[in-house]
Amino acid sequence: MKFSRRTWLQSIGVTSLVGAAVSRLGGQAPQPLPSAHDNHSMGVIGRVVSDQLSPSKYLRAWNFADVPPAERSKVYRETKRPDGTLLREYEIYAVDREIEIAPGMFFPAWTYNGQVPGPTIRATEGDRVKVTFRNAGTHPHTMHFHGWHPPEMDGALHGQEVHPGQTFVYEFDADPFGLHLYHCHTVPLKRHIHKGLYGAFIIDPRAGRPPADEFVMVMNAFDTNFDAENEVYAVNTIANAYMQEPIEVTVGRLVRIYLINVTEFDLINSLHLHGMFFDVFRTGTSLAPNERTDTLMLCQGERAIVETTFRYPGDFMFHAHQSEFAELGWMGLFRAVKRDS
Ligand SMILES: [Cu+2]
Repeated sequence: MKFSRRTWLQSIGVTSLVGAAVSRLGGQAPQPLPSAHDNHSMGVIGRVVSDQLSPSKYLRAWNFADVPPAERSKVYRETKRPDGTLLREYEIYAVDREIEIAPGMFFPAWTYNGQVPGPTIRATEGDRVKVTFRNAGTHPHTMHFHGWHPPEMDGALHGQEVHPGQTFVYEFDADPFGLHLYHCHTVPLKRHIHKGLYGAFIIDPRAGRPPADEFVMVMNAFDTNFDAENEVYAVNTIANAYMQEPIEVTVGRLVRIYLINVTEFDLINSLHLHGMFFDVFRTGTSLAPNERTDTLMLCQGERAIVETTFRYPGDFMFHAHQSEFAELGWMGLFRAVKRDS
């Protein structure tokens, strides 16, 4: 498919504006002017269709909620404890897998459970988290969780590598509430993380947060030629995925984004949302926001909960405010829809 400037405008909903202008002129639609920029307009050519990760499902797929119940029970179980908290048990394995990160562009990833980012782990403060980690890959790996835990559960100290074929059980209390992450902590660290071994780890406060439409967004990037610089940037792995498939939200309903930066080789990454402002809860460890802004910068490993409410229907672009990252795939659309009640 040829992706012209015109089809890109259509994809972001600008055609309705053009149509309105034409009807005011009361005549023929003007022919688009030939432009030297036509052949390098921003946008996507083609589409990634794979079973490795659906960016739309991944947004809301914590604790394997996207997996059919029979399959889910093999990888996730929850058991009520006498004090009312839960024991949450996970089966996570590391496996090498080639993944498609942009149409026709493949990356030899190291993955948790075959997907990048790995499955989102979500508990409530005070729950017990028990993760059985099996290394089915070809290199030593670990799972290093952010949060309170004793050193033997750190997955980062010398001797804690889990070698191919071996299994290790990580077990700790979910604490503190907030937005955390987990990742491999085997050296060379930046390579092990960048290859795809990371995921979101959400701990909810005991009393919960206000009801909202919630999404997990992991800002990541890929060094496809191994020169220690990234060639493809994305949120949730697949470049421009949410340009192709905008994230539908409801006008007037609170939206909560769990935003994590795991980009390697670049010190910072950022989120900019068009046409509105949002509240920022840094690391999600407080119920009071730290700031209200429209551009949020996060260092490597840093994360924040972002809350906003769409006021107007229509399409709202979001992207890294590092223009280079945006042009290389880190861009998407929210599509705000008015609904009754
Ligand atoms: Cu590793």
